[in-house]
Amino acid sequence: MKFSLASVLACGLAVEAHTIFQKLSVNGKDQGQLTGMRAPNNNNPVQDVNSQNMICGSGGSKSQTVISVAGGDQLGMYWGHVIGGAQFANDADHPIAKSHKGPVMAYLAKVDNAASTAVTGLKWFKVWQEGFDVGSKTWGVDTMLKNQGWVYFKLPSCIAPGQYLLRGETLALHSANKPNQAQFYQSCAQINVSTGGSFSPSSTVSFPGAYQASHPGIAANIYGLAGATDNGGKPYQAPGPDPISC
Ligand SMILES: [Cu+2]
Repeated sequence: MKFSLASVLACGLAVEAHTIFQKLSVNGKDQGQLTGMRAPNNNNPVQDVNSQNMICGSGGSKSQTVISVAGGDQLGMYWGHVIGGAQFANDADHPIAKSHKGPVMAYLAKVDNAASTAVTGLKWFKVWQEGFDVGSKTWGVDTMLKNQGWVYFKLPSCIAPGQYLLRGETLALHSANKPNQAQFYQSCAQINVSTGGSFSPSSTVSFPGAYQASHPGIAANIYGLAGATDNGGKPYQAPGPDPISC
């Protein structure tokens, strides 16, 4: 009973703080709430790296829309405290609690039909990440906070035309110095790359499978002197492969 009470308390506290990747923009054009998205219907984190929910979050929204993009486009991933954005006016935990430092990452997996494909068994490669900048002491999450939930990256121009799932992931490390307390927040966007290049990944990863709980970027202590979230002044190594370069 003690254990379950502790879990309930931990959950209750944490509810204030979580986030959901819930819409996409293409070259600055907002594609609309949950349009072309597979987003979880709650903002709870995944904490088991071996969970199927590591793929696109816990099963939530579905959409028939496949969002048209082109290699080289600027994509924006929007994160909000709850579906719709802020939970209430002046929500201090929107888009995410300021404590939730960590990297933001984007992966792609080639699929036949982005609207109908199963999410299991896909072959993922990373196209972008913002981890931790030692000089400015800023995390990917800090950029998200600064841009009121938006995180932007350039879709590599070499991406081959066709349909993909885009997996956006925020990894919150505020409690990751305790075992299995890293918090993963991910959803997938359904995209069709109309024009691009001929890139074919030489290596790919699986979800789950790509991450080990003991990875230094997951079992991480981000706190330096006096509790500063400066990773002790050291570089941070995000989990998963390096982003492709082309
Ligand atoms: Cu949280």
